[in-house]
Amino acid sequence: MLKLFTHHRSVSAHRVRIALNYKGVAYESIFTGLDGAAADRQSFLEVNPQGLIPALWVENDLIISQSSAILEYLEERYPERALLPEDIALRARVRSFAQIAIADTHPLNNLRVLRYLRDEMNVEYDHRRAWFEHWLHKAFGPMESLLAEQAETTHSFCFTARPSLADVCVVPQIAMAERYGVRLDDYPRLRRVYRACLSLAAFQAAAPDTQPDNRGTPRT
Ligand SMILES: N[C@@H](CCC(=O)N[C@@H](CS)C(=O)NCC(=O)O)C(=O)O
Repeated sequence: MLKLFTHHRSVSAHRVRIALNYKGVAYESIFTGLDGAAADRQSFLEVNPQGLIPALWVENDLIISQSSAILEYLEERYPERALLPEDIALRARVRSFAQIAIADTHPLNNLRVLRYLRDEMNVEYDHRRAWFEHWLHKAFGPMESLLAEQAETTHSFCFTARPSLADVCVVPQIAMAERYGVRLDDYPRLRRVYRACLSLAAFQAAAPDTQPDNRGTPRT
């Protein structure tokens, strides 16, 4: 069985949990600390020398790190319940949208960045918080515009009648924003997508709040 090195608060692991659940792929969760001082950190470095969560153990000579590599692997290995649409133009749209979260937003608001601001740059909480919110709004604004550009549709997800990679990537970002009380009033389409996704069991079972390792969120 696949083994996912995960943490309830990891935005990147959240993406992978959604994809695994949506595709109906069984996996075992290996709960791993995000904190550099956590007891399991040293052994995790043998799994992923970068020390970042998630990592997916497939077999002894295949451990995949980087959530986008894991998502691609899952899409190729389990093509049923596809997360990329058939239409090549739509596929490109979905990928572009997903990259706003994966490539441009999450790396700026990652724990190690926020900790570096706190511990090495002596940035106070209010300014760290302003940083965090700034980059989230820099993502949500354009994402909302990309959704608004679509012709009027009746479906509830980002670009398609069923969830796609776009939904898989935006939901963890919104969940993180909600956890930190970031206002989402200006993003009605994103909120609609979020509600639609959370009505599905695959998304519910992947949510940070439903993970067994969730024992409250310390402030970073
Ligand atoms: N680009 C990587 C990012 C992975 C990543 O940064 N994971 C975070 C949790 S979401 C982490 O392990 N953070 C630990 C740290 O920042 O020290 C991916 O998509 O998998």
